[in-house]
Order: sequence, then C-alpha cells, then structure tokens
Amino acid sequence: MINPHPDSPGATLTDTSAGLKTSIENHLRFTLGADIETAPTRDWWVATCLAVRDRVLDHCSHSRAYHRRNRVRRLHYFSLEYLMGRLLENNLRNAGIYDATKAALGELGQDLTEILNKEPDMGLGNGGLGRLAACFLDSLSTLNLPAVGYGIHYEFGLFRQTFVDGKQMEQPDAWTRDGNPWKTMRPSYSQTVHLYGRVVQKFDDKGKAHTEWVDTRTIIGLPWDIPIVGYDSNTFNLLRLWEAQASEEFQFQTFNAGEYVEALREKAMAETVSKILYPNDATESGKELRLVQQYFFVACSLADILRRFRRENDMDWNEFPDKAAIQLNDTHPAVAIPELMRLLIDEENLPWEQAWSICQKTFSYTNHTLLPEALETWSVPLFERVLPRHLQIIFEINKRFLDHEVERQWPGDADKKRILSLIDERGTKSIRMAHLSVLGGRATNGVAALHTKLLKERLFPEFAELFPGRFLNITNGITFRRWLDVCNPELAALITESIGDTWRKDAGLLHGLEKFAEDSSFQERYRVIKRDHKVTLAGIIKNCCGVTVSPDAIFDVQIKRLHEYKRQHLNLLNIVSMYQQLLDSPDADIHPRVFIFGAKAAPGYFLAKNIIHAINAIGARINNDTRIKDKLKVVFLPNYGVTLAERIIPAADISQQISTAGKEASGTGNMKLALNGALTVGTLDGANIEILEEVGPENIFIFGLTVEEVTDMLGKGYNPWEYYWANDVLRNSIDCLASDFFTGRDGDFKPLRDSLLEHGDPYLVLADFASYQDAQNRTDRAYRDPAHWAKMTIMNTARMGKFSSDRTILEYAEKVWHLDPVNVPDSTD
Ligand code: 26Q
Repeated sequence: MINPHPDSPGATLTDTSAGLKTSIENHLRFTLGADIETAPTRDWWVATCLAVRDRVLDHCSHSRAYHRRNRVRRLHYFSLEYLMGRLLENNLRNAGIYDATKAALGELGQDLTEILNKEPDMGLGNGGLGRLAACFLDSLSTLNLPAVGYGIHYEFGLFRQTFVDGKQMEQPDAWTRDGNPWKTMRPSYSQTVHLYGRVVQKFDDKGKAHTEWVDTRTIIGLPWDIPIVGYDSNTFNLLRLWEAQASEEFQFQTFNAGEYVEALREKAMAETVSKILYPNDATESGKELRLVQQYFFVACSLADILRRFRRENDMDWNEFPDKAAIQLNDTHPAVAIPELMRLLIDEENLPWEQAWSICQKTFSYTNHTLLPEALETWSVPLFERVLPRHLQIIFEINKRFLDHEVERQWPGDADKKRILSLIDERGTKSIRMAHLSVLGGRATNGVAALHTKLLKERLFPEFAELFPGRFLNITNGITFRRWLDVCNPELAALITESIGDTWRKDAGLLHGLEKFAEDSSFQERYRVIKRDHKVTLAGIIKNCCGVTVSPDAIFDVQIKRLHEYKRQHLNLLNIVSMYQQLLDSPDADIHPRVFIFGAKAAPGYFLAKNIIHAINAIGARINNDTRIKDKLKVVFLPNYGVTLAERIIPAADISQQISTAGKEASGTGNMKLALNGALTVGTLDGANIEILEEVGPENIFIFGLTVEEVTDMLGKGYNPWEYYWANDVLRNSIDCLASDFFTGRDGDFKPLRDSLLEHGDPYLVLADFASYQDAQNRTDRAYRDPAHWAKMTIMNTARMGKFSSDRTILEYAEKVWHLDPVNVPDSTD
C-alpha cells in the first residue's frame, strides 16, 4: 500500500514516531526514488531531513504569516559569514522530536547517529564572527524575536584542510554539490543588483535635479532560505542567502551582438560573485571581488527589506526605522549605509536630511577586532569604479559630518577633521569603513568589556567624545542548545536530572549545580561523562592522526583560527621545553598530557602555516619517542570546524586562551570549553576576564601581562633577546625548534624563530613564557587531586550562565534593537 504523501493536500504531519516514520519512508521512496532495502545512509539522511523540513516549513510559513499580518518590527542581521555546522540534530532537539525520530528510524532498521554523521558542515564562515552569527540566529528564534539573517550563498565554504608532510593544504569545500535538504530556492524573491557604470545628473520637468546611476552591469541575486528552528518555540526565522546569477537581460544583449562566447564569459563572471568565501579572518585588503560580494548581498538584502516594508506599510518612510533594525556584523556589510541612502534619495526622492535620519535610526554596528591591520578600508579609485554613486554619497556624508558636527565640537581643528574623516588622505585615498559604520548608525558595540573599553579609549576616542551615548558593550555568548545539548547530551541530562530542565530557557539557573560541586557521587557521574568523551575523542585521534592517546592523560586543547596573536607558538614552545625536560629526566613527575590542536591558517598567511608545520613536525617526533614513556603527545586534528569542535569540547580538560592581552576581542571557544568543564589557562584578555569574574580566581589559571603592561612594554621598546638570554629553558626551547632536530633539515622553522627574535616578537611570546609555564605547572598539580579538579570543573559549568547567547541577544534587543518578543500562537489555534 502507498502511504499518504506528506505533501498531499490536507495531510497532517504528526510529530509521533509513527508519523515521522511514514514521512521518512515516503521521502525515501517518492522524493529520492530509493529502495528501502538498499538505500545508502546518505539517502536516509536526506529523507530524514526532508521529513523534519516538512514539519518545520509548515510552522515557518505560519510564523512568518503571523509576523506579516501583525506588521511586527524585525531585526535583520547582515553578515558575510554564518558557520552553521550541521543542522539535523540541532533541529531535532530544538523541535523536541529527537527521540521520536530515533525511534522511527530504529523501526526502519536505521541508526540515527550514523545518519547524523552523514551531514556535511555548512561552513560558510571563517571563525568566531561567523559562529557568533549562527548562535545568534538560534537565540533569536528561541526568544521569539522576529528576525532575518542575510548573507551569501557561497558555492564553496571555508576550504577543507589536510596535511601533507605536516603542511597545510587547502581543498575546496563543495558543501552543496549534491544538493542540501535544508535550503529552498525562492526565485520569486530574486533581486537585480547594479554595479560599475557612471553617474549623471538629470533634470525633471520642474527643473529639479536627479542623480542617476547609468550604464551599469547587472547581476541577479537568487535567494535560498534556511529555516531557523528555535528551542521549544513557535518562532521560525529565516536565514536568507543570496546566490549570484547572470542577468538574462545582459546575456540577451550580448547574444544579439553575436558574441556568444563573450556572453558565457559574462555569465561565469557574474556567478563568481557568490562562488567562494574569502578564507581570511583578519585581512585580505583591496580585493575587488570582495567589495562586489559585500555590495551584492547588501543590495539584495536591503531591496528585500524594502519590499517587505512596502507590502506591510503605508509608505511613510519615517516609519521605516520602527519596522526594521539592521545589525552590521563588523564593517563587512557597511556599504549598506550608502546603499540605503541611495535608495531613499535617488529612488524614493526623499530629502537628504530625512534619509540620513532614517539610516542613523536603522543601523547598528558590532566591532569584532582592534587589530589595526584588520580594520577595513577601500581604496577610493577602486570603490569609485565599482560603486560610483555610493562614493559620492560617502563624500557627502563626510562633508556634512566634518563641516557641521566636527566643526561644532572642535572649531577650526584640522587635526580632528583628519582623524575623524571617513577618508584616510594619506597615500592613495581610502574609505574607513569603521568610521562610516560608527557614523551611520545608532549604536556601536564591542563584544567583551575590555574590548569595548579599548574601542572607546584607543580605536575611536574622538568618536566616543563626540557621541558618548553611541558606544556600548554587549559581551558575546554561545547557544547552550548546540554547545551543551547537542554536543554533550550526557552532561545536559545530568544537569536536568539534578536541577530540572528550566536552565535551557534560563541559563542563569545553572548556578543550582554549585551545591553538587563537592558531592562525590555527582562528581563521579560528571567525571564518567568527561571520560567517556575522552575515550571517543581518543578514537577520533587514532583515526585521523594515527596516534594512540590515553584517556587518562590531561587533554589540553587549543582550538581556534591560527594567528600569531592567538599564540599557538607560545603553547608550542612550552611543549618543546616539556619534551626536553622529559628527555633529561624520563621519570620526571609530570602527569601525562595530550596537547590537542585544531586550527586553519589563512592560505596566504605564511607564518601561520609555518607554525602548523612546526606543531605537526614536533608532534611526529614526540609521539614516536619511546624514551618519554607516553607522557607527552601532540596531535593536530585536521580540518577543524563546528562538527569537530563538538567532539573536542566535551572531552577537554584544559582550554587554552592565551592571546596577547588586548588582542582577542572576546573569544567564544573559551565559553564553550568552560561550559563543558574544561579549565581555562588564559590571559587577561577578551571575555577571559569576565569568565574569571564569573568562576572566581580559584577555578581558572590566569597568567601573563595585563593590557596596560603590554602597552607599557611595547611603548618602552620591548627586546625579546633579554628574555631569551635570561631564561635557559626558553632559550633551549627556541634553539631546539630552530635546529634540524625535528625535521632533519635546517631552517624549516626559521621564519617562526625569526619572528620571535629578529622581528621583535610583536605578540610578546617571550615576555609571557615564564608566567605561562608557571600556569601550566599549576594545572599539572591541580589535576593530581581528582576531587578538587572535579569541583573546579563543576563550578565552571555552574557559573557559565552569563555566556548564554540568549542573554547576549536580550541585551541587543533591549539596548540596541528595541525589539519585543512576538508570541506566535500555535498553528492549530
Ligand atoms: C576582512 C577583509 C577581507 C577579507 C576578510 C576579512 C575578515 C573576515 C573575517 C576579517 C575578519 C573576520 C573575522 C573576524 C572574527 O572572527 N573575529 C572574532 O569575532 C569573535 C566574535 O565576536 C570574537 O569572539 C573574536 O575574539 C574575534 O577574533
């Protein structure tokens, strides 16, 4: 008998295991045309996703219709990056149908875990900024806040990393080559985007001047929608990602000219716009394609928002900021500010002042970095070629700003004008996107308390003086649904058993665990969960790296993008010195330790790649040296990403957060690891400071220079050689690293050595080395007292409530977006 297809009209989709079983079976047979007997696991994964998607889309259209009918205010998150990871398990757990689906598949002879593992990661981001956007989407839906995430449908996400002879190699990540069951194409909402061309002034019959942007090239933006399922919520928001396509109109024109090959070349050019994610998490300055990407997605998204506004409102543009808030995830989408100005002035004929006031009420900007080299600028000549009208608008914004606001505050002060200008006039003129973002919005926020303080004091002191109310701190957070429920369901269950399940909606309630911190039976259960995860990770390590590690060793983890400021090489120097100590005295009283790295380096970042090579080479040597009796292992898990993080984090004992003070804006891995009971070895940087405040100094290992000491030292003229000569352990370690000891070749790691000694060690690795070793020694001693260690780890879990992205999002909603929750009634009501 043929089961009723879930898509047939009138079919009701039940969330029971029987209902899910029917849906999965139907999708397998009728959507995929597969045979139940022989279908490969990937087909089962697709069928399961589709069964879930049917249910989700049903709620999604209901939820969106309710928003539309009630003309709600919405938040629009603009981000070039979304690191979503896998979606199936998250959606199953958030929708409350995990158990039913597991049972349904069980009856079909399938194992849910195996199916979950078939899902490729959606890796459309580089690191923290992209993952933050994904956590925020989860919280927005969970908290019933109407929102749309806008971004780019990259054909290739962040590269896949492999190691060849210990060196990083990059391969394309064709995440959607075989399709993806979560996304739906919405061609009826396509947009046309203009680029290049020139600007002309025209006069209407009343003699009024109009600016027109003509002779442009056009690209089509095709939207793909991904539903965002919140935890126990009726709000289903959307992630809308734009894919670039050649405009038919343009192709037709060229075809007429008989230039068939040229037409196809143009088509390919248009499609390169959304081809690939730039794999840098700091800079890649001046690339035209990157600017085109930014403008392409911003133009599509704004047009989409305006379309919705026109549909739901009576064309009073002054109401626009009441209906739409737009958050700029760093300056990457900042070209939205002149684009909204252009739409309002040139297309809607609003006067400048009104348009500017609308802009300033609509946008807000989050800064994610203080590193000077990571502050985005665009060369004026390049910008003018790609977006000539937008350049005019930026010049006009700047002129009005300098002539009025700056002049009023600092009359006749040319220095202040030079400093505050949107245009850097030194050398080739360039546009300072951060200045534009601060000026064009209602709020600018940093992502941790220290970061915001430095933002105000160091990056934008004049702006902070001019607009004191515009700057605020909103400390980052992470979604506990993914970073506890999904990645550590055993710990989540233990917590629920101990304090009830309300912590999922109110993470502050995790404090209730504190009373179990010294309870030996609770400690034992907590320890068993950690150990089981370590056994699992040991299996993964064996599989991926061929290295055997003991789950009884300390799992000491550093997982994050590879960057000098994050100081993976500080970790490495300590490893080399431990190795030397063990070679000298193999019976040294050191608890066995496995150093676990996960990190991708930007493909063009030579020194970062040298550090990866060094870690791998040193690991290869240490892991095969029987003299040290397995006391030390070093593994570098290839292709670090969201899914691998979900395996490593629950198994970690130590979380390394060792950036030079003042350099890491916040960090969010630090929060994920502490939540899962890893103890932080960290500097007083970013959110580490707030983690310290929450867990207390007795539950964390803090070391290193403070931000003031760093500034002082660099100001006075820091000399790494002094530390080199003063510390035998450090010197031996660097010398050994720089010798042929690890690879048999001289000079393999000379770039690394030279960065530390010849090029001034800009991130103060040598200055912090002794203090770092001391902190690591403290962890070794602490680990020997299992009851005490267990207490510390439990205290970390109990005190992480502040770092729930629900708290972060509520702060944005209250202080920046002025956004209220909307309770969507059940669709059956
Ligand atoms: C810029 C220009 C051209 C190409 C790429 C880029 C680019 C891309 C990504 C610049 C920066 C990024 C990403 C930055 C980032 O991930 N920052 C991190 O943001 C986290 C969330 O706020 C913080 O926790 C981290 O501290 C911060 O490093």
